Amino acid sequence: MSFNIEEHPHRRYNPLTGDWILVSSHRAKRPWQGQVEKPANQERPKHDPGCYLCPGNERAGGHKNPHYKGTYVFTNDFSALLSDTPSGELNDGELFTAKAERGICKVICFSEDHSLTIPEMELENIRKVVDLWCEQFQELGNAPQINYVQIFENKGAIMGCSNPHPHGQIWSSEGIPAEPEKEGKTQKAYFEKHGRTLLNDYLESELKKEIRLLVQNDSFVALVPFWAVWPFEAMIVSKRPVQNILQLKDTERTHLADIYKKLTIMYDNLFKTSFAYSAGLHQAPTDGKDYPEWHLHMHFYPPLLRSATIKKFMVGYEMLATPQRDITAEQAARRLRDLPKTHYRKSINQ
Ligand code: H2U
Ligand code: ZN
Repeated sequence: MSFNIEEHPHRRYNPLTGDWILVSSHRAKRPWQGQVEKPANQERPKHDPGCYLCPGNERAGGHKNPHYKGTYVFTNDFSALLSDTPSGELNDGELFTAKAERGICKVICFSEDHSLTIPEMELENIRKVVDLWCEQFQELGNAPQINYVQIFENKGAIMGCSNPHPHGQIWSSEGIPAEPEKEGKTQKAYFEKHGRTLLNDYLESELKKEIRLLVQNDSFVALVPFWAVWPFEAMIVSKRPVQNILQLKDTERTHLADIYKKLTIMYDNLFKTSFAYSAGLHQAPTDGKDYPEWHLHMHFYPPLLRSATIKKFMVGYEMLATPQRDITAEQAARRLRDLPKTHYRKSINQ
């Protein structure tokens, strides 16, 4: 019997982080008598008087939102990082090291309409979200003490999202956070060796292989990465190697909005539910240096596994040893790719 990557347990290497994951596709058949999640409540009003992100409402911090239309950004009332933290360090021997960290945290509302999510928003309104990301990336990145800007979205209560109103967050910090730091090192090493970005070469191969592709437009590709950990993990990669979203041309911004919508429609259609995930952009640091090795991409980490109510747990072996997945990245890609391209609620509502 010879090794077959589709059938036999194996380890896969993630060249972006340098980590390994375990793939055990034969395990997807095991019975499940554990926790079952409640499907997300689908019907929501366009305005919820109790929502702290809706226009005109008062937030938990006591501030009142303006009667905004489209996107709206404000400084997080419960920011994890503050801009006026005094600088300082703790160096209590080799084993006790700490450093003060400054930063700015923002909340971004994607729409005034409480009932929407990205896959159900109009393309031109998602484009406004991309424009807001660009504005914020520029403004925060230009601040002298900000060296990294992390734009992200938590969607769905099972992903720790505190509110169903369509929104995301931006945490910007003095230090480079752990994940982008790891990815920066691997991309630099690859670029120094080959003179091309790691994701440029990865994308070129994936476009030929096709088995992990989900959807693409002229500027972006959405795929299930070879090294995906979460069952339906995906990545959006720019076809042109750019270091950050400010280098995108006008049409490319629209294409980013387009692929964001197309991928999240696939997600919602998979289990006919509002599909939860944590997603975010990875781009070059904003410390003023040049990062030709950095290649803009967006990660999607969704927790659902076999149905709208069965979640993948990263516990036990995953916590203590190595992350493990049951279905292969290729199986996940095939399932997502074969779904209808129209949002399932649109076909019901028409
Ligand atoms: P999440 O749903 O991803 O947790 O984001 C909501 C953020 O909104 C959260 O970080 C902030 C929380 O601190 N927030 C405010 O800034 N003001 C409020 O009135 C409520 C929530
Ligand atoms: Zn709301």
